[in-house]
Amino acid sequence: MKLYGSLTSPYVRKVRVLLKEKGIACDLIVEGPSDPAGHVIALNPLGKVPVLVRDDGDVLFDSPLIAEYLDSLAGEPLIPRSGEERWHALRWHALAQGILDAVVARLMEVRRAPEKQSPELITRQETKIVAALKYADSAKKGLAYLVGDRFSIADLALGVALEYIDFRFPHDWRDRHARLAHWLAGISTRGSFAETIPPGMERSLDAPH
Ligand SMILES: N[C@@H](CCC(=O)N[C@@H](CS)C(=O)NCC(=O)O)C(=O)O
Repeated sequence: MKLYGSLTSPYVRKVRVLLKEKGIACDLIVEGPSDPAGHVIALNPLGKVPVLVRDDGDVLFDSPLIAEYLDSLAGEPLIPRSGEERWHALRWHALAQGILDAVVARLMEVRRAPEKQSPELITRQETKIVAALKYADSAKKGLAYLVGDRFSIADLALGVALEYIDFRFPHDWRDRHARLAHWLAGISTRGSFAETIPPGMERSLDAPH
């Protein structure tokens, strides 16, 4: 299998963490959506990464679908197959995906020339991120894991999303959400997280805030 994606994309990182957690072999082709090589747009009409090319040549895109597919291939499921745990885990994944979408939308806007930026759009995205952090902190029940008593897609996706906030929208969220910060400090010690840190991201896990 081949995974196309950039090293800084959090959606790609989710898939890379999942591959490592499940011990699935997959070649990573480092290519961004607008790379002149053009493989991404040729494979995915939406022109986004990640894109997965399966061994039979079939192509999958959008990180939640790729996660479902890879999880079905081998090993203990990271996405519970049935019951309440499945819906709870997928809700955490949806929350994490929404955080990523908001951080990316904000980032795109703040990267525009100052006179072209929309302060309303930036505020709207920041409001979503702040509300999602509050929700996550209050909805989190377990000590080590978000759903059940073992690592799941919920921990994987939220862990990647929180680290992406630190990477692209660093702010003092740990002051308000110490429990969540403590949980992230535990999750992010996993090898799958340590081995997929985006270039340029400094971890602030030991930061006093
Ligand atoms: N919903 C998609 C989002 C993927 C996405 O937006 N990836 C970004 C990179 S972080 C991208 O390829 N952007 C290029 C574009 O939107 O044209 C997923 O979960 O895979």
